[in-house]
Amino acid sequence: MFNFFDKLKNTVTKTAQALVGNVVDTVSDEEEFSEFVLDDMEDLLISADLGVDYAAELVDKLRGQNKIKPSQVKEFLQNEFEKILETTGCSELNYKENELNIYFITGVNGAGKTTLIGKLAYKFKENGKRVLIAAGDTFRAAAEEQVDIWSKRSGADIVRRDKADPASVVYEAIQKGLKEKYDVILVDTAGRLQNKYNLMEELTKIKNVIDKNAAEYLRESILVIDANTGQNGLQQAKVFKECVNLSSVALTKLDGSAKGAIVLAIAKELGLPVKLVGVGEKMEDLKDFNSKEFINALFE
Ligand SMILES: Nc1nc2c(ncn2[C@@H]2O[C@H](COP(=O)(O)OP(=O)(O)OP(=O)(O)O)[C@@H](O)[C@H]2O)c(=O)[nH]1
Ligand SMILES: [Mg+2]
Repeated sequence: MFNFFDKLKNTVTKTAQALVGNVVDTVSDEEEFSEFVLDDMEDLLISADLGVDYAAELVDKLRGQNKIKPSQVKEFLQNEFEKILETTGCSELNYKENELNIYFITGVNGAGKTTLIGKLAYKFKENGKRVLIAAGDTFRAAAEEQVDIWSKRSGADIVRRDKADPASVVYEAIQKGLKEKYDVILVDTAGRLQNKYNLMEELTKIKNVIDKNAAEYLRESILVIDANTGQNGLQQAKVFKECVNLSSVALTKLDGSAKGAIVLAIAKELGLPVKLVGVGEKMEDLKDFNSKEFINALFE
């Protein structure tokens, strides 16, 4: 029998070891939280990609107090991480029945945007929804072909205009989506242009088209982050957040990554929920993020 919890547990084993196991191994047998122990703990949290500030903040809470003993460090971490994930609220993807739902997908090149679109298209199709993909990455050679393959594989329709202006492709998809009563539009975007400024300008242009023509149907602005990029992913998120007003994050390639702590750093530093998790390259390898299950898998 397929067991979601076991699968998630396998997916986060490396993260659990880096973030929890190593700290517990190093700290829990100590008599007290000496400066020496706290320094070690801080280094371990930073190397697990929790972020320098957040690691320091956690260690500060243990300094100069004697309520929490080193033997309780695991409970302490669990409690802190639960609190952080609670602050970002519900982690289910927003969706409204009997309405158009637009998902605007952004992220740096290679993060997994197009694959996520394929997986989402499949998921919505499996639930009987009418799905349209807007092939908005007209910059990279072969990008449109790649998303076309995903549309065929998942059974979704596509608006594709080779080498056209991405904003015009998205405009056309919105018109078609409204007229033909689609349930879902998935907007693919480019990850790399000549420079970062051009990319942000292009994304802003697409966002403006959505805002002008279908603002009430923009259900999520999703930033795709490759889990392996760790703290770098956080920096990317800051830039994209300024430009396109993100609502959530999809964390890809969590399979085999030891840097899943980025989920916590994203919640802590950006207040953004991770809503989707990519756990492989296949169409079915997409999970809804569930903070309780994530915490359980880390601390079990
Ligand atoms: N292991 C693993 N690989 C993934 C996952 N998601 C995507 N990939 C792989 O990552 C690579 C890049 O994925 P794409 O979907 O093309 O990334 P992109 O963001 O669209 O890239 P650009 O269009 O170049 O900006 C591909 O080889 C995917 O198969 C995942 O969850 N797990
Ligand atoms: Mg792509």
